[in-house]
Amino acid sequence: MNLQKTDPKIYNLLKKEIKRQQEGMELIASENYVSRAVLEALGSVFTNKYSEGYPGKRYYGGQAYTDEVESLAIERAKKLFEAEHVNVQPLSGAPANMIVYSAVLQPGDKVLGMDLSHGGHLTHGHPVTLAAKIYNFVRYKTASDGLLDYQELERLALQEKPKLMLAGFSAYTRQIDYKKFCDIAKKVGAITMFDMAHIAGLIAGKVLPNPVPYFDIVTTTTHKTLRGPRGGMILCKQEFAKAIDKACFPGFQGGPHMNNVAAKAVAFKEASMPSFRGYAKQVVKNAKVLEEEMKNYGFKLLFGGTDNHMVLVDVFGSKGLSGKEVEVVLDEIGITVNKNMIPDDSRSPMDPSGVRIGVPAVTTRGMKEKEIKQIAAWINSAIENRKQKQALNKLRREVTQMCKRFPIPI
Ligand code: DSN
Repeated sequence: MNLQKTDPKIYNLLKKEIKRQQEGMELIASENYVSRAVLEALGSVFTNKYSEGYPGKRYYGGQAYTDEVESLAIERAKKLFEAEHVNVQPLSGAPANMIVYSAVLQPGDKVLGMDLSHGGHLTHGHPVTLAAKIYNFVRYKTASDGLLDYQELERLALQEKPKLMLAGFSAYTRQIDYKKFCDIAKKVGAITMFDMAHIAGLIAGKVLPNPVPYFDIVTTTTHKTLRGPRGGMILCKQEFAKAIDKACFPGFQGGPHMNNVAAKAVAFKEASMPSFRGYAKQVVKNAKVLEEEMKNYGFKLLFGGTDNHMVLVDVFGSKGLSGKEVEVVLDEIGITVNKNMIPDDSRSPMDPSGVRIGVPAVTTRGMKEKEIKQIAAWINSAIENRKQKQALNKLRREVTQMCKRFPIPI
């Protein structure tokens, strides 16, 4: 009510965004809906407090409750992921990765990271990033069968002798062999890092194996499948704890956002509950149904299919439409996806060959196999009828109707 009086413009935009989220089908693989409890903690007075430092070792007074909040977040995350040490202060995934690089590398040091078009992430050494200007990134790729090319990875590791070997991805849909990866790193004496941002919720929900026991350092965002507030986190072996904490504060960031840390603590509690395991299980089931349905409609899927929460579809190779064209036509019927590069894409990042489609958000709304089949049918139908305005309008009404039957948590 205060917002409505003080700033009606922002209030109205907020109302419109609630309606957009409520009536739209969100299939962006990295998005999700947080619970009301997470929203409450995020919108709390903890945002008023400066807390530079760590629990028990702060630079400012008045930390009785912030210390408790941060300690709770740390303890819950340690238990959830069986970690020796956790830092919950990174503001998001990109800063978390940068903090790790600065903790364990010197400028010019070599890192092996996964190629972006093969499913890696921008912050894993893409030339446009600051990290790539400071450190020397060499990129590895997937093999033609869609799996990670471990032989090539080993050859590259022996040739390049990297200081750090980084696994993890934002569009790769298969499970990697943690042990195999870390064994290769051990052969060349490299530190191992895994960015589990996309699959953290599936790991917490015990439907995918936990990388934390294998890797020296693991980073993640706390939103995406983990269903927490937007934020980051670093989990590591005890021997890296001091360097990571120092690199985070004072090395890279200032005061932590304590409202965000409080919301992370709430999300970790939620993710440790049996109901969250049910959620994670359903996400993987839904993604598998999406894979099968899309294949039945004649779409080519990259990496041979999916083991996680998303599929990467070569829409240009399957239907002759670019990822951008598909993104636009699906937008018209109220389905949100994102255009995405496919391995060694001959097209540009702004108009690539693929789209990435993920099910974490619709699964939070309670959609199951039946609804996913319907969603796949709508996607196919929108593409086939893309030039018929009336048909698209009809599809849009159907999408909205179904969304209204599955309210978002608010
Ligand atoms: N933007 C997130 C994603 O969509 O994967 C992470 O960069």
